[in-house]
Amino acid sequence: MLPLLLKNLSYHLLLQDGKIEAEVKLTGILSLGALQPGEVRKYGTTIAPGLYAPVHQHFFVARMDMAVDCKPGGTHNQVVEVNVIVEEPGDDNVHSNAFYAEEKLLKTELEAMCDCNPSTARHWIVRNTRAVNRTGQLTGYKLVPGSNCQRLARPEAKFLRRAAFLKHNLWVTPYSHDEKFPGGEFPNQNPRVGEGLATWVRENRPLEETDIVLWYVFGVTHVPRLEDWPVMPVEHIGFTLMPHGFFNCSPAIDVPLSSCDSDVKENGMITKPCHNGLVAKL
Ligand SMILES: [Cu+2]
Repeated sequence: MLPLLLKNLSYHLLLQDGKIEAEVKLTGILSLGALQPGEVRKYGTTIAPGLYAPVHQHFFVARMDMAVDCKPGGTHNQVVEVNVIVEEPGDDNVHSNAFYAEEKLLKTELEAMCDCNPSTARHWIVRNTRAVNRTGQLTGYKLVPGSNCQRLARPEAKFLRRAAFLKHNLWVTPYSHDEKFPGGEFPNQNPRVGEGLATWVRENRPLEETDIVLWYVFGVTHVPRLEDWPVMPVEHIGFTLMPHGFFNCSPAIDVPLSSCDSDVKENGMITKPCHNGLVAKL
């Protein structure tokens, strides 16, 4: 990571289909270096005559104290990792195009140090172990990564001593009142190594039926463009929490009409005029 003057804005949206979208907007003024006439830098982009902006990364950590379908005082959650796997050749895959979603229960903190993997559509589901939907499956909410990256540094890089949480995209811990900051209480100039998440998970506490805390680490690798100078246009990154078997059907089917819509009877059916002129029959 390199210092960058940034003005960050983050927010989340609760949508009518039960999704929660979290978003961070990045903008600001690039941190620049000077160039000699004719000089170019391997580690940055020449952004204007005599100026270059280093390639760098920005990281954020979302701490989410989950309580999926929990009654007050209830703490019966678990986390599974889901990967979509290409089937082996054979009778179950005669056309070589079969694939399926494979789940793995994350039983302990050390098992739950995970990284994003778009090639398997990897995501994670937090489930209530004592609540089921109408098919008898456990109710849950899934964490769907947005665009993301991993730290571009060798394991021995000095900054990882104080930012060890960058070693993975997802960490899972059981709730503890004192565990709020992934880099520890005092990361700046702290001589101690691995404060925060990297130390806590060494206890390898069980996660099978407890109050789950997700720590989602997400970031962007910023290769500066000429268009980022003199003021960088907003870049968006984030993630989504999405109901997964939490509801028995789409929670968006009974959304009331907006006040500007009017019901129209047509052949005995209620039709809903849409803004684009099409008519949806409900
Ligand atoms: Cu940047």
